[in-house]
Amino acid sequence: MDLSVEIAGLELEHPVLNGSGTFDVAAARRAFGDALLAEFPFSAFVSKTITPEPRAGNPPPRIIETAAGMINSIGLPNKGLEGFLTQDLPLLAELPVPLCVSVMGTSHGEFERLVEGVAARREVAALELNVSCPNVESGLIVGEQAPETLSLLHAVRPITDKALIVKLTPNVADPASIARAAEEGGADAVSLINTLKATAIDSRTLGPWHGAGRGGLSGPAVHHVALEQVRMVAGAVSIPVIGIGGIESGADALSFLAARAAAVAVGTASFRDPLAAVRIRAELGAALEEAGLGSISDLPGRMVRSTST
Ligand code: RRO
Repeated sequence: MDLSVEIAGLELEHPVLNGSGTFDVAAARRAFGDALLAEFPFSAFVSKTITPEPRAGNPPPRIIETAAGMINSIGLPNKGLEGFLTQDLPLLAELPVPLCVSVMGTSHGEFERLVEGVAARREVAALELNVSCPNVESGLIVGEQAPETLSLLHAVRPITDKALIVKLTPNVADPASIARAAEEGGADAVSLINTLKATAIDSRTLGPWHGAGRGGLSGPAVHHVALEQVRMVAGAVSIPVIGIGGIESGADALSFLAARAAAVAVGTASFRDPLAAVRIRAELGAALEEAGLGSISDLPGRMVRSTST
């Protein structure tokens, strides 16, 4: 079964990527050794989002499991640009797949610094612009407004020819309008969805569960919300769309591809089973075969256009 796809100039062996921040390569290397590299679960690896300066992240608790997923409020803990380049990049560069580094700034200047620093590294194939993190009090959330998204792309697009993938927030009325702004600004692809704003209440204190007061919902609970948003966005732009949201099986992945996603990313499922994406890819191949299709481009569902309703 030919599962290969091409996204933003990247030739990928299959369409299953990871969602940013959902797979700890260092921990997986410790658990699985070099076997991890021999059958790496993803066809490209997206790093945890980094910021210009180091961040400690949010106070605990940071995660709660829900009936059909989880709510995270991690708060972007990371080593900052310099720490990432010197300490994390060498490990990620050993992976047998293209590397996409996810970046987030609170101003154009911060985004420019990140894109300059990251894109200059030959180990990096693509960059994800995280404009959608709902957990950090940054003042402006760029991805909530089309003009802000367009002006961010105008600021960073001239810096690099490497693929720029804009990670969209689902917490807007019209994600297609943000996707169109990203495309107009020169983005090579969009990915969605990031997490949905969510709250859990601690039954002992009757206050918020999370140290930061709220978080973002992911997992099967958001799958059909994500499918609808992907369907709308894929019908509105010509650039590739990466479908993310509660993928637990090959059938879930196939649903995104049928909704005209060019690729998918597995996130929450990897927390329970770090090799979930290996199984999901195998199931996807079997599902395509069962449907009598020889490759992903044969999928009739990819012709489905979204409607305005
Ligand atoms: O670090 C986080 O809390 C976080 C990020 Br940057 C993001 O993009 N999405 C999310 O659910 N959590």
